[in-house]
Amino acid sequence: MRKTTCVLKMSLRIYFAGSIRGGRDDVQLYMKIIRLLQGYGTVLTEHVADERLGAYGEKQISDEEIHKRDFEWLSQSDVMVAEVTQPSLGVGYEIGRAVDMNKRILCLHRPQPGKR
Ligand code: 6K6
Repeated sequence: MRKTTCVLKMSLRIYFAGSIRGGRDDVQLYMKIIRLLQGYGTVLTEHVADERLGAYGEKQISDEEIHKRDFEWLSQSDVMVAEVTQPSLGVGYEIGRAVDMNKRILCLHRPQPGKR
């Protein structure tokens, strides 16, 4: 008798949010987090951890195009993971939009002395 094994592997679409214009101090940490998240599915926003992307962001596309593209990715995503230690207006905005869309959201924060 042949035995069939069915392996169900969940593959999530993950929207990772991290500071760009808010400051790039944690960019290497973003890459480590993204590598871990890739074990659970596809990270739609891998560019957030691109070390070549400075605090001025991507120059070849307009702010409007960036917003449209990011919003589409957020709509398509199953979950959001946001690193919020480095304060960022954009990340705060994205979390607000994700709340509005009823997305599941994980915020990561490293406690620091003198900061809440
Ligand atoms: C263009 C010119 C100057 O800065 C830019 C922005 N470029 C961006 N490229 C891609 N994603 C962006 C950009 N700016 C913001 N975002 C999105 O907002 C990312 O998905 C990040 O999660 C978040 C970062 O917000 P800020 O306020 O720290 O930039």
